Amino acid sequence: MQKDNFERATTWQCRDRVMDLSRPLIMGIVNVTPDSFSDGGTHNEFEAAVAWGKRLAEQGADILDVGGESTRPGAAEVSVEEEIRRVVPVVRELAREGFAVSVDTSKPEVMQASLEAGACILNDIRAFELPGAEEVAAQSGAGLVIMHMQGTPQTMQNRPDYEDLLGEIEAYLKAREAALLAKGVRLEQICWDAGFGFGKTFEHNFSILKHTERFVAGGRPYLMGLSRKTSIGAAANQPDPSKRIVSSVAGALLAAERGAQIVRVHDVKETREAFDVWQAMQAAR
Ligand code: 7PJ
Repeated sequence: MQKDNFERATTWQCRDRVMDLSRPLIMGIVNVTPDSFSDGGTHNEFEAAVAWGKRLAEQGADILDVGGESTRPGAAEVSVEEEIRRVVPVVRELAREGFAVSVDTSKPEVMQASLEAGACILNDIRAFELPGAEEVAAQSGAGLVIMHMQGTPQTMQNRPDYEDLLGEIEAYLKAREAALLAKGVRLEQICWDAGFGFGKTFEHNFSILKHTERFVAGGRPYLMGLSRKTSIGAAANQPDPSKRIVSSVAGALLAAERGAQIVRVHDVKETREAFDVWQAMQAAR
């Protein structure tokens, strides 16, 4: 299919699963957030998240990414107990159904509880930098997504600045990879993510999209998460995030076409349709 002068990752080890990267995988986003319509509507929130996850799987999601912490700038921090309460029952139920479940967290306690509940991927926007996270990652055998962010979710959007955007991101990912390997993680577990929207301007974000191949050339599976993000909305002149479906699908397709093996998206059905068209072209003589 593709012929490049570098070695693309073709598989990704996620505990007992070996993810086949010969076609791009869709990671569907399952947010577990408190039900604003009832006080203490814990059951509702669980049911809604599980139903959403099952629906995304039906629509063609290969991985379900369950998250209970908002990383929007200025969002309130969530305690360990609260994040476990939100996320772990949803992870357990979706894993029990046989889906490949990822947990979007930075907290080692949430990672550990999610692994016990059956998660096969740990997706950490802080690249296992919180104390204790590397150790949990090392004994997990799970797929590990390491993402680049400049600053913290609270500060990242005030004046992001780079001398060498691509070089700095790559150096950071290599350093985090080396730190994990030193703790006993196997290279086959690691997936890179340049962190679209995390401490980056509009120009930075589209530069990392344009240069996807450079990160793919690192030889690890490469994940792109741009779904409904601010820069996508800015490019498409669409201030309402719920109306950024076509623009997000366009971005996901551009990333996949440049070699990204995993895309993290809200709109699985639409992304799947776009990928199917691309795959039809790829398969043709
Ligand atoms: C990402 C993520 C991303 C990875 C979020 C949002 C913000 N994990 N978690 N990559 N974004 N790996 O979806 O707008 O880009 S939360």
